Amino acid sequence: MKSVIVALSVLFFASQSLALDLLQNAPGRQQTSLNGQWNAIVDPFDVGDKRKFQNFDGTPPADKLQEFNFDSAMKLSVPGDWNTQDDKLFWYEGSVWYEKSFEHQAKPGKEYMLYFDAVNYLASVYLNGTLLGKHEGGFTPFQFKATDALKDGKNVLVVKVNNRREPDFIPTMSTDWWNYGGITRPVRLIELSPTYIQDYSFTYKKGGTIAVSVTVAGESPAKQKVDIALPQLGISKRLTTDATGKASLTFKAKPELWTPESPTLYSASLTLGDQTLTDKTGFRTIEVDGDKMLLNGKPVFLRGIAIHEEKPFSDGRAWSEEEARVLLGWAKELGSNYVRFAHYPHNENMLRVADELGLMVWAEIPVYWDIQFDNPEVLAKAKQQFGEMLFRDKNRAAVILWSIANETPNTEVRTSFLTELANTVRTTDPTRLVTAAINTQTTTDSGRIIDEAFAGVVDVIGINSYCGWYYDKPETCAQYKWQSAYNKPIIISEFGAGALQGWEGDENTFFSEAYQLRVFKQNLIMLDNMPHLAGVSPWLLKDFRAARRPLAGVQDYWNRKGLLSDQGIKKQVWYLMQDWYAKKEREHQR
Ligand code: GCB
Repeated sequence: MKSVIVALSVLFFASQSLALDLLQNAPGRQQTSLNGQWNAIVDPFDVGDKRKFQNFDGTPPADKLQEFNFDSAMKLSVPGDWNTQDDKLFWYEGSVWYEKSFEHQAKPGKEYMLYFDAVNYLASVYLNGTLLGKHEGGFTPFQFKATDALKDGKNVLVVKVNNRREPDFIPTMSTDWWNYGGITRPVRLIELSPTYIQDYSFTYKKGGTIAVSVTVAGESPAKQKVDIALPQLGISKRLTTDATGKASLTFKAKPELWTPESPTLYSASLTLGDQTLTDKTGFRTIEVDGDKMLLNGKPVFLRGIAIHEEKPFSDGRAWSEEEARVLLGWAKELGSNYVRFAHYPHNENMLRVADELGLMVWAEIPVYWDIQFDNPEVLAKAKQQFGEMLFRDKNRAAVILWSIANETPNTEVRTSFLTELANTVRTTDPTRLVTAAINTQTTTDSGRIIDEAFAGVVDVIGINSYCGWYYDKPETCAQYKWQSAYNKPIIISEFGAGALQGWEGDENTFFSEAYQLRVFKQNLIMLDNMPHLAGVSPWLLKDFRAARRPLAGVQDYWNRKGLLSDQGIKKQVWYLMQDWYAKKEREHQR
């Protein structure tokens, strides 16, 4: 019986959000923010469901034993991980119940949607004691209709969050990043008209056409008139939805194309009756020709940096626009035109700021190391997480690469899982390229040969290579002879070495800045000689929290492979990389 219940609950979680009835452009909607201080009860033994924490209404009865009270409980900031808000929660993995009460006055004829930008990892959402729904997956948005459960006056919102790792989760038991729990991104109460624009997309096609599509949802989605305007292009068009609420149109246009050097964004508006949604979007094409990546038809070399979504000057999950500006400002300062958002979908600000700054994005889902590739429910979850990421980010010109995996084992079951995932990604979004970070190669005396079957599945091959750190002497890296069985672009999606910023030590001492510099120097020689190379993203911008890195006095639970320290201080290797990128840029301009 137990296994049936478990299976059902997994399906329940998966099916809850598979429908993807998300709202496009949540930040641009009419809304009330539910960010701020929330009350929180830590519940390591999961007593909350039985004791009905979800029914809390702010008035613990005097005559009945009630062993919890949100009003007197600890406070946590939302958005925010719980680990860095209270020392006692630093290592915590389990349930925390969040509660917030808010005043609401329904406007006549309006609908309300509760929208969460992300909660890690499981969320159960209760409004005034009613379960609105559940969601699984720590880095993507989800929403529930709240109209019926909302009251005029005081409302009590309770969210049970659980970040305990499980074998059939994505990611699964082991990751080299911190398992930050909590309501890590904004919470919004979005106001909608009974019939509303749910989704839209703008796509630029080679040869000078723009395709627009719109989905209207709600009370009467059919035969609705939606006016689309791109004022800088002098374009205004009227679309009429079909019986399912969908409409699309393709027209000729000559926009200035989005490039890292000139990241032109166009204002777009969509109007349905008295509702107008505005956004900014760029137009570009990305494709592969042999071993070249072509941006707007021209070969491009990706000068990148890998980034974890952590705060710029400390540990903790980043979520705000200011943080995105600091992190991506550093990428620009380094000379990057590309960023790898490792290893999960980053918050929407990161994507929007990348669009604005002209940074091409590798966006990734956390299919990381050895997940349950033989479990069809896990495949469904991977598709769901990809679907939610794509839905949110499809209008970001910056995104050129969808990464479906990082360092997965070279087995048949994994290859068939990832082949199916790649096919789903391609069918859903034919306008971008599919990639993955791969770390299995055949090693022979004559070199390292990229020949595994999965490399044949992706459009662009990502290779993680830790020559000079986990294996081989740094000087060996410069001698590496790479070969590929595939005539495809290769991105060195990771290479690197750990260093504690400011730590004394010569170039033979692990974790000294000098050793890190030595590893980078040798790897750059390797890269200069690498066939098919279309880009690099060294590992990584900044030191980040990692439970797998215990070396006391050096790591102290930080992965030290940053070009910047955990406080954002530049290590020596920063300047080496900056010079190499300046050289690459000059070569490219020639
Ligand atoms: C990798 C992983 C990355 C790790 C890194 C490391 O290959 O993709 O998540 O953090 O190596 O530092 O070992």
